[in-house]
Amino acid sequence: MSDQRDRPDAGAPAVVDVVMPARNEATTVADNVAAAIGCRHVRTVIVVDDGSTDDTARIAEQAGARVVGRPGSAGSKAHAMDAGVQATDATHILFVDADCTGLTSAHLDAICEPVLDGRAEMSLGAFDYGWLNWLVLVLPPLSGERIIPRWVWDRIPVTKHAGYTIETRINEVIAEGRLRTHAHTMRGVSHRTKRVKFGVVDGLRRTARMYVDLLSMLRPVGDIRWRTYWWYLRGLTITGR
Ligand SMILES: Nc1nc2c(ncn2[C@@H]2O[C@H](COP(=O)(O)OP(=O)(O)OP(=O)(O)O)[C@@H](O)[C@H]2O)c(=O)[nH]1
Ligand SMILES: [Mg+2]
Repeated sequence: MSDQRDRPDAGAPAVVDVVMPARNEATTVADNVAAAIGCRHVRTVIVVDDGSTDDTARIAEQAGARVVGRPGSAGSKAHAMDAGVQATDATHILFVDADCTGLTSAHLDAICEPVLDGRAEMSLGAFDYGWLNWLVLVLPPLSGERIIPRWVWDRIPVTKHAGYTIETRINEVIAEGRLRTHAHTMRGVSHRTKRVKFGVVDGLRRTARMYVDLLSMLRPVGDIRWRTYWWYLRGLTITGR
């Protein structure tokens, strides 16, 4: 484990802002903004809208978020997250997807606390998959509900900001830095899947493409070493399956 005193933000008071990437999430964005605003550790909720063709931006603003637009963008979750981080001077970023269902402020409080208490550098909540939760919590996490210090984000080279692979890039910084992760299940929380948003055929096609992109990150096709998963597990604490 790296020494606490080596951290770029050592000693600075924590300021947490939420960054919520959203593309055509008019159905769920208001509930998720409300949950984020109610989180006791959060200062501001920033929704990054990426050329939505629905009312996402207006609804998010009405719900109390600051909306950052990326007009003309073809859409990229990673670039949207980066735009959100660049729009704030917070010391810590709590990422929250806009398509969660059942998410409450208490879930987000529980994600923040291990990091703000100094027990981990990254803390995340996993969706509730029932009897599969034990497995989900030990797999490399893809969860969009996670808090990190902004210096962890800054360690991801901009050239590696790419769509849905961004959570794996965060994992890589954590694992390669021998940093600590706290993970737990967010009871009762799920999300609108691509199958719900785009229909079965297009949704499955998009999901398959996402997993191909993720698997292509690993050696020998990609640049991520398999052993980073070992280092991730070494730093992992799980509470509450
Ligand atoms: N701003 C922005 N947000 C995006 C983009 N793509 C995805 N998002 C948001 O990122 C969050 C997660 O995206 P999803 O497409 O649901 O991905 P997922 O939940 O990981 O995958 P599924 O299991 O297939 O639903 C949602 O809040 C999306 O609106 C994008 O291009 N731009
Ligand atoms: Mg989803």
